[in-house]
Amino acid sequence: MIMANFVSNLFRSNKKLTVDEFIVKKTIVSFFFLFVFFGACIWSWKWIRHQPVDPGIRGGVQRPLRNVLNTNEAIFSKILSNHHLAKTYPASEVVKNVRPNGNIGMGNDFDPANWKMYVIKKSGDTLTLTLDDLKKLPKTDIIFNFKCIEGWNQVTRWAGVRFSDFIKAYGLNEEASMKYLGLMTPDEAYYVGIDMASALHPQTILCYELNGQPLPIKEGFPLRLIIPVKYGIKHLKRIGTMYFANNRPPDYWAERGYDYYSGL
Ligand SMILES: Nc1nc2c(c(=O)[nH]1)N[C@H]1C(S)=C(S)[C@@H](COP(=O)(O)O)O[C@H]1N2
Ligand SMILES: [Mo]
Repeated sequence: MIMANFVSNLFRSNKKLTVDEFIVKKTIVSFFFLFVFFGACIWSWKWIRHQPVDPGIRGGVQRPLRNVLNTNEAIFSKILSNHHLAKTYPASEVVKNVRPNGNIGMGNDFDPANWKMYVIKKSGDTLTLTLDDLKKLPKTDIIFNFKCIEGWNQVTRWAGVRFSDFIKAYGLNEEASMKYLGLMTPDEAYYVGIDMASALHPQTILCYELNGQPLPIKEGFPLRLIIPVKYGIKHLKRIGTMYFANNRPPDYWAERGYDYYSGL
């Protein structure tokens, strides 16, 4: 009771406070806001946890979180253009030992000698391509800083066929007017979806060489995607099948809560 009177006195507007009283008042106010803040944090956390999971893709995160990622995507895709290139580096900066990372869909039950890439066309028929078919097309080289969302990066050198050159050469313009490109490993265990603007970006390549040599098996022999405008998760190794879609194709890491767009 005495305590309550003391406190309510502190908050009377006409009262002149001593320095000690002033400090006590400030402390009470600070703690009050601290508790309100914690309460709001706990409440929002519980609220988010009870929100339905993103319906746009299989699995993933709660809708409010996905909305934040989608807002990032809206901003990043505005910035993306064919004139906005990822930074390239001189050969002297290329790392000596390339670190392989991620081996989903890269099991041993795979026969590299009989590898083929299947390109499912809009009309339903499927193109079947060999590595030699791709090597006949113009070759594009790039040295860029490869970035993984785990926090590491390395300057590396890759070569292959620019995706947009491949589309032109095989007359797939109508397919490429769809919104997304889907890619899968031959066993379909790793899969990604790429917005078509990023796929057609001039630095995106269907890659078959690392440092002037055929891709090592751990780096995705015989063919992988190199897409410098995106984080490492989108650079699918060991391409098996490619297809085109207007809805977001399933994406391994987006299903586990990561950003679908993953732009840089
Ligand atoms: N098939 C397949 N491709 C994959 C992955 C994977 O697990 N399986 N991991 C991705 C991730 S997270 C990264 S960072 C890069 C790593 O490429 P690197 O092994 O050439 O360094 O490959 C990507 N492509
Ligand atoms: Mo990664």
